[in-house]
Amino acid sequence: MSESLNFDLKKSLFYKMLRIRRVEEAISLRYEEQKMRCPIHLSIGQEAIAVGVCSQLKQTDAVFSNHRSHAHYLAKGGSLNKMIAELYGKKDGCTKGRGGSMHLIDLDVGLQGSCPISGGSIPIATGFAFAMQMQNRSALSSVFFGEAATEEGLFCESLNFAALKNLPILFICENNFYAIHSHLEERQPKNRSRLKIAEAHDIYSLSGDGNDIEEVYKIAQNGLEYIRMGKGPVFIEFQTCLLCEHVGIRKIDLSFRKHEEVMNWQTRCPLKRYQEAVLNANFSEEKYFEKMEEKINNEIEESFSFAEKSPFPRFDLDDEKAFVD
Ligand SMILES: Cc1ncc(C[n+]2csc(CCOP(=O)(O)OP(=O)(O)O)c2C)c(N)n1
Ligand SMILES: [Mg+2]
Repeated sequence: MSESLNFDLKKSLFYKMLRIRRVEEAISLRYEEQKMRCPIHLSIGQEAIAVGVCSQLKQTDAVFSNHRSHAHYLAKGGSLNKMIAELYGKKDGCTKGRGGSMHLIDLDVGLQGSCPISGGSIPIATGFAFAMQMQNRSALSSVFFGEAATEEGLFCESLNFAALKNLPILFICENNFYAIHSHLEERQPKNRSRLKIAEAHDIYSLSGDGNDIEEVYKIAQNGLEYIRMGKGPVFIEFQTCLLCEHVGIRKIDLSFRKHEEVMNWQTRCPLKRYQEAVLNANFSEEKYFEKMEEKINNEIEESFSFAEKSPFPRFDLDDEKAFVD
């Protein structure tokens, strides 16, 4: 756990977080052009969790996501072109333009699906793990969900089944303390621990700072090793903060949060912290960050023009299958 990450890995983790951040900033800048006609839930502030976990998954390992799915898709190796085309509702989108932001699917990279019904992905991911086990396959299943999803009955049902069958599944709870505008304290008993709920199901459970990429990486590594050794399911809770509004493109909404709370989390932004604490100390080349930014910016520009050029899927009312391509 205490082993230090090598420098190439540090750079790669930082690059992946920065790419997700810049992509989501670009989405929010262009959203008002009204070409992305689906609701958008950004993950700004929560990038370290997706990157720290997904960087250690194999292509064949499955990821199941929720309404806040962009970071999970990109961190799992998803195509930026296909994601932006999906937000535009275009045929070349990863879900062929029929899903939008909350329904990203790309089997090529193991994103088995994202489901905006709160907690809805959890039993699906559990079923996937069961299938992998029954077919004697080595792939594991992983599922990202917010802390509010743990208030759904299917969370406990899935933990129970996963533990009963010793399934190869990683449950990742991204605790950002809010469900839309309701703070955790207004929704769950004061001393409730989601970790203890998982432990009560005899599930190996871990928790950590979701804004510290290295901590996320090491905790996920620990959990994944446990699953890959065939020891059964793992539950991880990472604490984090969403640095933008719940849905939509605006910055964090201060009308329902305390100013100090937001200021505190802003200083703990996963990118800012990592750049300052680790990377600056090691970089001799001043232009390094500029080059990263330039590369990401070019990729973003390309993906938006790809989406613009892609056709809309055709819909034929006389065809019983309705969608013809
Ligand atoms: C079953 C269900 N009830 C209500 C909603 C409306 N809803 C959408 S997102 C959300 C809050 C989710 O909070 P959390 O799971 O903590 O994820 P976060 O948005 O904080 O990432 C709710 C209640 C829903 N999508 N599904
Ligand atoms: Mg939440």
